[in-house]
Amino acid sequence: MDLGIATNAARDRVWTALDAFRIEVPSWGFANTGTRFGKFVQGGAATTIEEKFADAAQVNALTGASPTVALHVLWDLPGGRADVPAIQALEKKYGVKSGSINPNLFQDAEYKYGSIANPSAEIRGNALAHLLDSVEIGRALGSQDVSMWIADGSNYPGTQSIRRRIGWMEEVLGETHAALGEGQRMLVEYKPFEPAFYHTDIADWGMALELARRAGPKAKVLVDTGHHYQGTNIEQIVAWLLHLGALGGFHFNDRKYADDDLTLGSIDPYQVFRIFHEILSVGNDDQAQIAFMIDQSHNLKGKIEAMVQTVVTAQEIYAKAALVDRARLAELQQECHLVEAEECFRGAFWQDVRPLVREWREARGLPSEPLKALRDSGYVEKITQERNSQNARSEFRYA
Ligand code: PSV
Ligand code: MN
Ligand code: MN
Repeated sequence: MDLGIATNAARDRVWTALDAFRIEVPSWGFANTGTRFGKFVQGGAATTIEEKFADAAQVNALTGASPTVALHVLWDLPGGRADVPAIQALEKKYGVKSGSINPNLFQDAEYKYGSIANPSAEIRGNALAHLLDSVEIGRALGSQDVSMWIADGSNYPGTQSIRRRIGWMEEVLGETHAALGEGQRMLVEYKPFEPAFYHTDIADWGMALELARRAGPKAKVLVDTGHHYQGTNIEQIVAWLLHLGALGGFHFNDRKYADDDLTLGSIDPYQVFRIFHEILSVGNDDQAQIAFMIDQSHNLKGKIEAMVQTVVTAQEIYAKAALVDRARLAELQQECHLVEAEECFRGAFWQDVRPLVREWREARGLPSEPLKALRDSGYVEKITQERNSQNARSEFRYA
């Protein structure tokens, strides 16, 4: 079936979609990371917040799609405090803005038995104070979202009261919501396992949704594509959250086994297509409410190269999803013409949109091949030279 990739209507849909497409890069994706078993230090990895802004700016200059960088409070802001004028100066210097603010309630030893669900009122209080600090940092930087991943859980049956912990979480999340300023939101991320392996306090989208609803209208759900059991129909979760007006955003990455944080679309690009299709099926106003973020950390690939590859992949798959003739698809679905409907849908996925995306890049004054442009620029060699000694000296940290 010819989907008419060259028709004006199809082309317009793709260009409109690409013009609106934005995806936030994570500061931690530019820093050295490792696995539980080893660490592989890259000479060019970012070691300071300024270097993270510089790298994010490079990705944005090449792709035109990532003007914000997510900050992880303890990893990026010494002592969990933001020097707001200094960060604003970096924003100005590099032309990228601070994006979502990510509190860190999982690293400190006091959170061994949980943070906002810890049986100790004192520790819950400390966790709340950190969340309130994060809200304040977001407000001061004019950033919209505080993205909360709660790592709390337990490893053995009977060792914690699951129900009491729900109540404790409700209290803290409610108080955090009360502190949100005009235009601020809190996004509640879920994850079924890891670091806890028996029960996780916010394990799935139902729990995240209910906690968000109880916290208040500025609380939404964050879907990390790596945070599901194998075989979960993620696009169905997305469809439900869209229906309920509760989808706040995504952490995009791909996975083969667990929360692998691999490059988006490297394992299952069709799944990304199906998710994007759901999003493109709702009105523009609803789409604008959804924050697209990358949550990946590459240990083997070059950091900036992998980030550019991710943004480019996201743009290409978004373009494919925009190619779906949704009016025709709706008719076929209504008539239950199953094979024709499926062909209409997956036919768009099988189109090679790269020439069209290249044309769009050129028309927008962007490099037609961002990965090649990165290689030609010598940026990675330059930062490797500049940062090598610091990276060789620096003791490895997670990010
Ligand atoms: C947890 O696995 C997670 O997805 C959360 O979003 C964290 O903030 C992030 O990873 C850190 O890598
Ligand atoms: Mn995540
Ligand atoms: Mn994760």
